[in-house]
Amino acid sequence: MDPDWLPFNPNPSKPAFKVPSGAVDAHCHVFGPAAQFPFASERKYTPCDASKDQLFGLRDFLGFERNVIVQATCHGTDNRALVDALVHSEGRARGVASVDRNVTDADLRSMHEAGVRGTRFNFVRRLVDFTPREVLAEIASRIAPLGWHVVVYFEAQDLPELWDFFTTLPATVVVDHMGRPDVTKPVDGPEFELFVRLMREHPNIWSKVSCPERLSKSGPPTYDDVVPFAKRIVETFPNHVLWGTDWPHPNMKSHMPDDGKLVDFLPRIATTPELQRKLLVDNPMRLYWTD
Ligand code: 0GY
Repeated sequence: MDPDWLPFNPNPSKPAFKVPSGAVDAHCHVFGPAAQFPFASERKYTPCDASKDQLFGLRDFLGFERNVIVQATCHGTDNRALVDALVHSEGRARGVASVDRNVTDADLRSMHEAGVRGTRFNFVRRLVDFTPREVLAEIASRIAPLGWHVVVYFEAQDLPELWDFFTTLPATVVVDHMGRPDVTKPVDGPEFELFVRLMREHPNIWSKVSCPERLSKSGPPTYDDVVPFAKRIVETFPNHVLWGTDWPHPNMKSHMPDDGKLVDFLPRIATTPELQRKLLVDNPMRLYWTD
């Protein structure tokens, strides 16, 4: 498969917003290097190589202390690149893996020791083939004893069909990117209200308020149309939100964001120091660094 990536921005701007001390970039990836950690044969896209050292360099440049590295579909259920980054992070990175039903308890324990604290279920049709719900439910019950949570990625129009599955998962559930709302629709319209109701009725469901660059139609560098959606979730559920850069922004076809400008998006959605501390420090520490 030919590569189909845009290169990530090698020279992001220095953010004007200074993140609070101890801040966590709670959604980012490492890719390859492919020569060492090949991409999965079933992948739907091929990203650029994006190494752990480049990620840790960006972390320091933007002023963050820690990373949560999320397994992306292009590496399938081969979590070696992720685990390699975790074990070389000096305890400053935790991970979310993807596993299938053949994973052994010994594999799960060894990933846990490396710093994995969750598993990800991806429902975005352009990214993955269908996995039966009973297989996912079986995986969720296998990881529960480790205290792991489940990260779910889906698009807003699919929430009604996924509702019953999400609300019966026996763990904390973290939704990527607010369930990908259509931000051309009203922030208080039925589609986003359904997502707000999901979080309100199920306090074990958290949300990442990340990825304005993926959701925006108004575009960079300010992504104005995403602000009301993310701000609403941060203000309504201040103890159940996370944020991440999404570096190196796989699968972005329209433009490659400036990570410094993404950091400058933060004070527009978390408008007080208290909300900023919860979003960037307290919440991710509670979920990923309890030990
Ligand atoms: C993201 C978003 C995307 C990709 C993946 O696992 C993945 O491949 O999550 C996307 O294409 O929207 O969060 O990285």
